[in-house]
Amino acid sequence: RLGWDAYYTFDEISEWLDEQAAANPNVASVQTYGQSFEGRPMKVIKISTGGNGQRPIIFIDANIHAREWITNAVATYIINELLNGQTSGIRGLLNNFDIHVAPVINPDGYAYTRTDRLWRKTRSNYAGPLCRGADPNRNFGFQWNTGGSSSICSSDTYMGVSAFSEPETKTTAEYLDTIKDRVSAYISLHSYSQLILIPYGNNLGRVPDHDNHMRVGGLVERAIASRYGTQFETGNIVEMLYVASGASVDYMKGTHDTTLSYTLELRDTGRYGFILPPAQIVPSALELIDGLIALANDLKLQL
Ligand code: 0X9
Ligand code: ZN
Repeated sequence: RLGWDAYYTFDEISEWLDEQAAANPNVASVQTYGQSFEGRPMKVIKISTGGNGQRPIIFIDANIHAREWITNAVATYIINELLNGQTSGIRGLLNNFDIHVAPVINPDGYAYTRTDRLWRKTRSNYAGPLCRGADPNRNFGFQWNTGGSSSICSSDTYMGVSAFSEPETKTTAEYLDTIKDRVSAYISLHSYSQLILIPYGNNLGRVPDHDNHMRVGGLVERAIASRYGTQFETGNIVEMLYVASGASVDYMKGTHDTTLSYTLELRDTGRYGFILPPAQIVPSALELIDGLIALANDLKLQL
């Protein structure tokens, strides 16, 4: 049982996911779609209240980066709310969409942050004995190695020996490929900075539907702020932060033309940074759920 007053281990989250599916067999199912480098299960929970498996999907990935603990905590809180929440906003969301959540995309890295709290990458050894891991958000196979990633294996933004070299990115993309035509929004949870980032991260720059992403981003910003006043800001990743190629969001937009594709950098703006106190888990999740509902309410009119 998770309480969201603390951060949980990979094994606790993994077990909890199975329990949720077992307790809600008509609505939720868990698929283990792959294994991490060290053999941990890569799991996605699929939540669907009807529609014969034909509803458009909102896909949420979290914890691509090992140290961004708030992202798996928020992801599991959202799952819990989708399964047990009774608000009209949640009901509206589930009447129109299936939600797939992969709460820990980087299981080995997350487990390793118990001993090395600020570890970011995977834990593979493909680059030789001196280096462990690649940055999974530089390893996806769309415009891989086209800027903002490093070929030096000790770098925190190491791109990996090849596109999809990491089993975590490869199997996640393979899973996404099986549902690609139904994914209408892809959201990658990161921390920190309170930003809503729009692809692309390399020299392709703005997506053709940048304006639509800006407009919906504004709706999400407003919905998030409506709860506690937390300010997020929307913009293209390169314009807001830096060049970065090989991200999951770029893969979905570029390869599968997903209608909406965002990276969300959650709380805070630097006071605690990656070490966000557990007391901020629930408020971070609640404001994000408001944002998701706003996104879904607009998206359903676009489809
Ligand atoms: O650098 C990243 O991967 C993300 N920021 S973080 O501080 N969490 O590491 C931003 C990813 C956005 N990237 C693209 N759209 N390419
Ligand atoms: Zn990140």
